Amino acid sequence: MAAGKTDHDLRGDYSAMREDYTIDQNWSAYTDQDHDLWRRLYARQIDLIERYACQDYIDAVHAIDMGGRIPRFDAASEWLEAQTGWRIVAVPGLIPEDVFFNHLANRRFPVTDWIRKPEEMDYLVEPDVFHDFFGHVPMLANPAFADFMARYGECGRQAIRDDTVQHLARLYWYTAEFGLVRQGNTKTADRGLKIFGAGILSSSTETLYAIDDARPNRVGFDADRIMRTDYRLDDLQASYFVVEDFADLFHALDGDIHARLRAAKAACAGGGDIPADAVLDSDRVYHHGRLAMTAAAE
Ligand code: HBI
Ligand code: FE
Repeated sequence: MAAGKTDHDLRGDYSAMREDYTIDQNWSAYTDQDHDLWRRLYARQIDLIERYACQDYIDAVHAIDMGGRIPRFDAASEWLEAQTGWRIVAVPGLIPEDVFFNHLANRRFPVTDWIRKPEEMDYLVEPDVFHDFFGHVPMLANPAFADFMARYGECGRQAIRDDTVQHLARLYWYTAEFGLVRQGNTKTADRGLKIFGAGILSSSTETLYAIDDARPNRVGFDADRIMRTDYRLDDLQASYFVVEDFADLFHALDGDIHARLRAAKAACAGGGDIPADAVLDSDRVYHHGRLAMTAAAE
């Protein structure tokens, strides 16, 4: 989103930040209530994670040891840097897209410093420290995923010039935020689908829904298709996309990415976007969701 336009609506404290929107985490300012809320959010997710998350995520979440209190970004950064060269920087919340892209391109992941209110256990609009840290940071320890995220940041700068950010951002949405990977036993009811997207992993409702619920579609990852596909901002997703391997992600941003983004923009001009709940003939279907079935019957 264009944070610059809506700074007055954003919740964080943007008054003391540096030019690149980073701040100091000021860990000692968190209250006991803040840490307690983190512990409750963590406890609720961690049991689900063992069943529903991909192995790479599970290994990293345990390696970081973040269950007891809100993590110190500096300590986690040192560990992460040794794995993949990524570091964590604290930010007051959403930041302008050009600044966001620039951090990613330099292997710095911006993590919001504040935590939600107790009455927001289940839902909040803007990302907080639980979403950003618990959801995003562990996957950055995976080398292939880490390379994809840095490449996404690099691509962003050209996409701004081409006015194709909307289409590039859909790729991030359906992978870094809501991606699935085929990794488990493929003969089980869930077809071996596991979660790696942070938007799912930081939400207990969506963790269950993304894998077990009959309503959403689950189809094979196809970057050019995703660039043309709408998404739901404030609701459970209608479709999830499944990668076979995290290397698929990096390859999706290879060579001619900017020509493909411009083609997606042209295809979507005048409302030609693929609806969020659509299943196409060309899709590799793991599960044809009830949402799409109802829509087709109408
Ligand atoms: N800022 N802190 C933060 N986190 C995000 O995920 C984020 C952002 N600014 C812009 C943005 N995402 C998206 O607009 C880009 O991915 C396109
Ligand atoms: Fe996120």
